[in-house]
Amino acid sequence: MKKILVTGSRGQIGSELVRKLRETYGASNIIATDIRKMDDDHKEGPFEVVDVTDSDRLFTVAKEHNVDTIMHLAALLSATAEAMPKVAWDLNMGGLINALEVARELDLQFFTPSSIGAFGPSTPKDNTPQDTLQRPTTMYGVNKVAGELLCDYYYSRYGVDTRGVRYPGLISHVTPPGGGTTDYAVEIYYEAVKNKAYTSYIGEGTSMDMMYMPDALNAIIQLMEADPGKLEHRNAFNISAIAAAPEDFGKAIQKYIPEFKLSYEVDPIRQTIAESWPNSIDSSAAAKEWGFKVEYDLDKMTKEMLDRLTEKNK
Ligand code: AKB
Repeated sequence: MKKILVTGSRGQIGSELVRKLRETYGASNIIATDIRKMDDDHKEGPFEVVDVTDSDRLFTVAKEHNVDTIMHLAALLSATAEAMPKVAWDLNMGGLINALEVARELDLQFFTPSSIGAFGPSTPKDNTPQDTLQRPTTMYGVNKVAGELLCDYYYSRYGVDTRGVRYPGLISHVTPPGGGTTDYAVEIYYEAVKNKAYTSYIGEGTSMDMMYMPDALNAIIQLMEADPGKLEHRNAFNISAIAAAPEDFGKAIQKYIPEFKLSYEVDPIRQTIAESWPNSIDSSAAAKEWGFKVEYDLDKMTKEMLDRLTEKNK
């Protein structure tokens, strides 16, 4: 990985990933792209407007910048995909196959994230294994399973060096997520700092996997730098740091803001999605094959989130 093109660079993962990659590999070697115009976050290095459903534009930008890697992040998240299934199919699958084609034609290394959304109600719920039943009931899940298989196919059929992880809900104080089912776990921190109260749209007792953004970004770099000979799974590695329900976040926040109040107003659509996903997943294949490990547990993440958001609010 010497010159990397990132799609969806203004999204929740992309905005922080570009910064981290620029620190690691040099600002001029990271080509940030997004369907939206450049913002202040991307000024330190090259930026191009790219709609990933436009395969010619994606190919031209990758070729012009002579990249050796694509990190393909542009996608709609679960709740938005459920509200607009056909749009989600066109963007999530159309964008992915275009990016894979560019990787095939230009012989690039390739990363794209899958998600815990690739699991469904018939998947074992606790400590969900790496290889298991995947019959998701959401459009997002259908896209993610198809995407995992497509990446495997491009590797076995064309030898494209595809790699990926199944992300849990990602928590960060930098760029807020949009349209996900796990977004409550970010909102709760913003509201705790601002109003000392939060009304959760996910019900009490609904556990899902979560991870703090610095761990999520380290995982991408570690996987992409890993010895390919050691990768048995290659795409769609289960990775997780924290398995928690809203009340677990509530208690973690109350340690630092004792007056914090958590209440519930459940959104039936996002609740149904959440209930179809695992309570917790098993990351042991990622640990064994490329040394995946995390630095942040719920308490350490909570302290840092609250400190950073308090500073931002001053
Ligand atoms: C979502 O909630 O849609 C995402 C995800 C877990 O993939 N955060």
